[in-house]
Amino acid sequence: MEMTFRWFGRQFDSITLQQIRQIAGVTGVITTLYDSVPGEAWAKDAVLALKHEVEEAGLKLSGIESVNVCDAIKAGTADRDQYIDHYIKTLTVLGQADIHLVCYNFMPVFDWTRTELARVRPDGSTVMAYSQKDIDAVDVGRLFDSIQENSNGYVMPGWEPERMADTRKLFEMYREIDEEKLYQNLIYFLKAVMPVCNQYDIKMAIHPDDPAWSVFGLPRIITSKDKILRMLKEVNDVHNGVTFCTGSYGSNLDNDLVDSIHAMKGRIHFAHVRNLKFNSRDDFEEAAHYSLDGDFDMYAIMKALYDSGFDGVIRPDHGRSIWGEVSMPGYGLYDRALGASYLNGLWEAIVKSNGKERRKRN
Ligand code: CS2
Ligand code: MN
Repeated sequence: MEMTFRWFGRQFDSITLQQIRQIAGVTGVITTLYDSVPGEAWAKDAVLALKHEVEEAGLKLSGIESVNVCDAIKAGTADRDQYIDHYIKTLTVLGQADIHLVCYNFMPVFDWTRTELARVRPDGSTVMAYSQKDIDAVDVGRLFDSIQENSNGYVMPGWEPERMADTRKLFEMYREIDEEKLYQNLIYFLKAVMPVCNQYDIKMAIHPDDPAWSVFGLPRIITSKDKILRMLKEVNDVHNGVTFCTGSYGSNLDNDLVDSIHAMKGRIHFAHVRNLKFNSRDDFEEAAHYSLDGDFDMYAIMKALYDSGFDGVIRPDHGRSIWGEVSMPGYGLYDRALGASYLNGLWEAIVKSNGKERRKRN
């Protein structure tokens, strides 16, 4: 298991690599070329410069989150092959830079969706939250504006202004796309990228849809165990794998996290482990990582990862905003550092209780 921390790059993040380096037990960084536009091929020097910067700080570049898939590929438009070629070029550059993990998602138009970026909890911390009632009442454009206004001046991943500039056009693109068509477009994309992934041993790790159901009438397909297993079977190559994001799968209380981890054994290449607190089935908030602060049993989740032989990259996910920190919502230093330490503690206890680790010192 390799504990990592998400970092958006020097120009975009409030946190420095030096700070990340001081979180005990965090050895790697998950990053991206945050200003790249979905659909373009990444330049080799930009990737090498990023890698160099991370390594200079004493950390490993453990994976990319995300190489975003553009809507032409997701919607399967006539020119999709050109964009798939660009994606293959990007993967080639990453492979040549010795980077072997790529997280991506296949959600139409939007990435994750939250209705509040700073819901106040009883202890005074603020968290991101989702309420279906609010989604049903809101106009998409208004939601985008409110996300922009409340993000402390940072660009939120998946809600980049250029991506949202023409939401109407994007919605139009998906008019004829139902779940099955979207699924077939994903399979088409995966089959096209598998050869380069095999050549460079790049593990593709699809991030689940968040929340794990359809929003704004758009199709969503990475939402449940059965749908994911279908995809893993149809492109049955170890390089076609998943990012197991507990907060995203777990947003749908019908998903059994422990059972899903076991079912996806061997294909989970990246884990995002965080906790949610439910006020009702369709109103939840992003609690602290600690089990008792939310509704997930974090010990059971970590144990399922361990028992299923998980040996991949892991990171804490969205954190609360605490101790007055101002950062991109969900991506501050303090609460995610607490999350990383807590997950490392659970893991150490699980490893030792299985008698697997030799004592380092008495
Ligand atoms: C989110 C996403 O839950 C998460 O990790 O922050 O933005 C995620 O990075 C993307 O969906 C992966 O492509
Ligand atoms: Mn996640």
